[in-house]
Amino acid sequence: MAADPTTTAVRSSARTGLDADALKRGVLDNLICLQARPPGIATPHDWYMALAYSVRDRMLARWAATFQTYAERELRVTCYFSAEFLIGPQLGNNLVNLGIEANARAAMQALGQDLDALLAIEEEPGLGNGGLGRLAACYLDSLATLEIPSVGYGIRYEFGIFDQEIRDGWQVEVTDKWLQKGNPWEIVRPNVAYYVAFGGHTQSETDPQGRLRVQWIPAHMVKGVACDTPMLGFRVNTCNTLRLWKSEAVESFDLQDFNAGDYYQAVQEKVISETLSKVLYPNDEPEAGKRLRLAQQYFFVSCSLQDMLRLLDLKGEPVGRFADMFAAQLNDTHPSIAVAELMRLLVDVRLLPWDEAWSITRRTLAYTNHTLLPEALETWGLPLFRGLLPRPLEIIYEINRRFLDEVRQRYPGDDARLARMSMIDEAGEKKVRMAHLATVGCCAVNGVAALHSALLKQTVMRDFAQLWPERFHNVTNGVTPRRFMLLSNPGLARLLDKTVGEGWVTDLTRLRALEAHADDAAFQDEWRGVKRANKEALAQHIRSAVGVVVDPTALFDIQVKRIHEYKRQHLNALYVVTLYQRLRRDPQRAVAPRCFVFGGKAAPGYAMAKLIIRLINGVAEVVNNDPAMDGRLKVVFFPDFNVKNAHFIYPAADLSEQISTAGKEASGTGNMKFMMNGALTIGTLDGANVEIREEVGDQNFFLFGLTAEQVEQIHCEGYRPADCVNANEELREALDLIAGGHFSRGDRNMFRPLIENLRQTDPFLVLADYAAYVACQEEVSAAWQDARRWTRMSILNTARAGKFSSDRAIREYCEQIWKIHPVSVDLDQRL
Ligand code: 26Q
Repeated sequence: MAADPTTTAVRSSARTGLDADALKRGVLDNLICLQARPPGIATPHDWYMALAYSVRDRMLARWAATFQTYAERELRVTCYFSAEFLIGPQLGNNLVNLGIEANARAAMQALGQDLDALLAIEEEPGLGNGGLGRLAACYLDSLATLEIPSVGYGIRYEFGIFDQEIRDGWQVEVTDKWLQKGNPWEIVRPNVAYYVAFGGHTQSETDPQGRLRVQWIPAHMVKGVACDTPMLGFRVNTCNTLRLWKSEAVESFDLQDFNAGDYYQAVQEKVISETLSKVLYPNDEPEAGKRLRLAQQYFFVSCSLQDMLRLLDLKGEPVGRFADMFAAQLNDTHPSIAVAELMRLLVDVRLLPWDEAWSITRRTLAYTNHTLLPEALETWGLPLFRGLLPRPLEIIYEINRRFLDEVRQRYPGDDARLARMSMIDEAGEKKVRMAHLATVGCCAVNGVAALHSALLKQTVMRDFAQLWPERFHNVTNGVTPRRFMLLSNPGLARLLDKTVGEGWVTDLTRLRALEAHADDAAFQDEWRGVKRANKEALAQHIRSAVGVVVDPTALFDIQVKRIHEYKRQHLNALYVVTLYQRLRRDPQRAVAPRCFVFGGKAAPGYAMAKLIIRLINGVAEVVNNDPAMDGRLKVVFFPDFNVKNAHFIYPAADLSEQISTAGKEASGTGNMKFMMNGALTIGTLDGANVEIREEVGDQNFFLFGLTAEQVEQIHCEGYRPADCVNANEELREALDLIAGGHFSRGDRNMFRPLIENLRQTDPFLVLADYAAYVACQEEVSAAWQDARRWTRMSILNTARAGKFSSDRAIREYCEQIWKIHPVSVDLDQRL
């Protein structure tokens, strides 16, 4: 057969060759043709860009083949709607997924460049706050790896989560400028753009068929432009798309339709339009910039749904097939306006009857809940909502009216229930309850860990679970072993390959085979060697980031996550103060040397969280400068915890701190990343800790603290934190030491709000769990003294982490919720 020029192009073009030589040629080519720099004067950043473009070139044939396959075949696509995607650095991950890391290293070496140095240059897109955004990114990795047709839809923020600097012990927020030097992974598609309406009013009219039609006359329109990033699976041809929307002003001639040619008004509108996708909102921000946040949510949801409808048209499918073609997962309530917007597009734009539109909407959408904290459940004041989205609000009212009729029929005369379940909270200032809208408008609602899903049904969703028990599911979160093991812990990956074979990367349950080696002394030595090297690497990073020298033989006790009172970083800090006191009092006391590492950002408006950071830094300053603590105790606050530095933090941990108040942490995912990398957990029975302990066995998990039930009970009985202080001399001393200015250079005011909060209300039961936590930490120290026992437990943690792969989680979503199947992509097809 004669060679087909199009398929040959895919296999052997200068832009697709995977060997070191082809890569080298590609890099030189891109350096000159895209980066416009000859090698002689190229900076390391130029080399990074040239390499990134060369890797992207090698992904594009797969991307095109994936598009082609999805366009031609009869299939259902999962659309993951999320206001956040914390995808982390892309270069290393794409090299790993293509399987060309070694070749790239050789190619760059031949060009006089060090691959690791180039990897370190990459700015990560910080388009998320924490767990929820990172979960979305892990899921995109698993979706592509499992060859599931899918698209991630979100917002292309110009400024992501702020960079954190520590000055004088305080957090200082610095603007994230991730796009300043260009983003080689993004492909902007000006021709894929949609208009989104805001404000104005509605008008009703009767059409020639006698049906009531509503027209929305908006005050202004914003244009959303698609910015695509390829999401390649691990060693497969499937390359899915992360499609993020950037807002732009509608061109002036379009604007004239709405503004009758008012030039100054038009300029003003342009400013507003371009502000829409400017900045990511930090969570835990009370009331800040609410209006813009709602506008962002509607903006990305509307663009995404319009995009899905356009794809349907392109495939020549009737609109009635929408739900067969798409499953849309709502990552928390942030995209829940999708319920109203899909109804609007189907009823107002596509002119479908209400009931048919409702059936499509309900069959398409599913909702994941990520929190039980009542204050974190999203609501929007009615005047704000009506001002911004008058037509979607009318639709919500109509959905609510029909829904409440159903409730009334089921529970006649139960007005209290109606008020509890309504989408509109009528007590006080009226509000729209987004979780209710999502629950009514979706075919499935799921929690993110077994305990969380159970509590969801018992507490915030109780009435809904009674009405529709079949709608509620659990899908315990998972994380990708490609990024959090293979890429970030290559030493461990090599040892695992050698011991259990390479298949663990896509079938994490194969790590069970490690159990057979858990007591093998030679294997244990190798295991410890890997951990030791990772700790040395972290020690280097600590030294250059904060100037503190830490001993890599000490127990590395790590808590990294967003700073929040419910996560109880201050409980950990109280234990450090207790240890410090004990060592001061008894300098001869034998202790296992420990290095406490903290990391995480506080929301800029969350004063208590910022004070906790200040406390940790205050304690660090005193402890690290006290010669009596030398060789025994070190405390480090590692600044700017993000995906990039997570890569070297998780693999270096001996102990993982998962100490939230039981019932408050929906799942946690850091807990899983630590476990996979062989850290032991000290934790409460909260979120996925419960399942981690189930998997690893109670012998291999340091459990302490009140259960979720006990927490509830204590709150009901009336909690008196003073009783805990009175019953525990060490606790009283630790609090007094902090209050007395010992960690604030004599300033007795600095920590007053924190100490008073603990002594008076202690909403997260820090003091109630203190004694149990300290006792449990003593068990940790005892276990650490026995290196063989510790290593065995460490091996068993990795061996039993299989359940926490995001591949397992995605398979569960596919089976339980999306009813979706893999489709393999053939690279040799004609393009
Ligand atoms: C809401 C309104 C206005 C501005 C910001 C927000 C906002 C943004 C982000 C609210 C919440 C978030 C993020 C929440 C989050 O990360 N939750 C975590 O999700 C993880 C993945 O399921 C869980 O493992 C964690 O337990 C949960 O806390």
